[in-house]
Amino acid sequence: MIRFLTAGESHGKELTVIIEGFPSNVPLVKSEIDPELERRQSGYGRGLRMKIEKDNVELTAGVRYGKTLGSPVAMRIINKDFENWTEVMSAAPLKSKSQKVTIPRPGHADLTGTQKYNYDDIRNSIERSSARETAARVAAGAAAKSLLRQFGISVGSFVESIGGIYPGESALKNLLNLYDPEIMGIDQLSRIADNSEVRVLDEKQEQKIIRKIKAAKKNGDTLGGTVIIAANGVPPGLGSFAQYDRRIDAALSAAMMSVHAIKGVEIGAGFDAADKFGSEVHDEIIFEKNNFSRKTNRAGGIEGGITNGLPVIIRAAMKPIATLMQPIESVDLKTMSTVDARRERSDFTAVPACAVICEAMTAWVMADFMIQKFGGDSLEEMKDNYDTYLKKLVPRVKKNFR
Ligand code: EPS
Repeated sequence: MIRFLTAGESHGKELTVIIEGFPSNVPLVKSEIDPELERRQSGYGRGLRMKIEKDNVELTAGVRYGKTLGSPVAMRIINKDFENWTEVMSAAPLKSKSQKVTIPRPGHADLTGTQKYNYDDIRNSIERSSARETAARVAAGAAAKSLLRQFGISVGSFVESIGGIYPGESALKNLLNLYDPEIMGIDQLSRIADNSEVRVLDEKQEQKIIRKIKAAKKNGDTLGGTVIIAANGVPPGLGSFAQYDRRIDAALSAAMMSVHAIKGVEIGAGFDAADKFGSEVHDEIIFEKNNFSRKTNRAGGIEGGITNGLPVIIRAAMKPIATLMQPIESVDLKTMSTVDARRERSDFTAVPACAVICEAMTAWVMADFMIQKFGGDSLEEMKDNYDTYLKKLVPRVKKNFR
């Protein structure tokens, strides 16, 4: 129902994002988008680019007096670094072209992109495949979060591990095994994580991780990790088992997998559930305070491709950054001979940023499925549909089974 498109290269003039299909009257202000962009730039182990950029958004269309108009919303994020790349990234033809990049980095789109698009300079692949693009996605995600907030839905995240270093006590297990609104939900956990240099919840773990990042930097190596994203306040009924692509867990998994360097996605107990008995996995159904709930949340808030009203919980695995400062082998496309892979300025780890980016993508999918179910050209119309649905949800079940 809604789409966003991004455009722009890592060292080009700017990033552009266009959102299509948003209802009118959704609050959207720069002061709520920029803090998300700042969160994305944070994290110990980020590269020098983060000292150059102070990402902030300019709302250029589809918004008036702080509210969406129902027409396409456009935003732009300037690349300050472009002033150092005006020749290399010139849109206009130049008499003398810059030095071509001919040695692909393993683990990025350097060789696959060059083969696919028949480039004669790997720089053409590096620029758009760069994780710089995620700044635009976070801006779109901020718009989605604003829409979700109107319905009491929030999305948060924390880093579970970096470089194989996990916390003493698993916050994920708490989120999955005991669904109890009293235990710390993702909103509090996300706020705690925002105060950590690597967005983890455990101070001892944070220190161990920072030491490991320092060691990686010293060895010219990089690190990946795992992130936990959750959405709170999601109503039952989003998504459907009717078709493969209407299952909301399928859409969420695709959205996570679309984030740079993500190589694994789990919903709820995920792979851990594969090793357990059904009696250890399935969430027993309870009816309390005139509402359905579950005793646990190992399904991660989704059953049969449909949200069940519990927090939606996602875990994603990010591989280490592809640009290594220590040499690993590659091939020079000019000579086809074996050479050391190219090195260029890069992050040593970007797992904290990845958690924020996965939040944005989760918010986007949630907003899309909310609009699919409750529609409405305006926020008010959408809210009317939503309120009617919620009000009648339990009475309808009671009436049908009387
Ligand atoms: C990034 C900005 C760019 C990207 C980087 C993420 O940094 P730099 O200008 O130093 O290249 O290259 O992306 C990667 C590290 C990657 O492997 O794609 C940003 O703004 O997040």
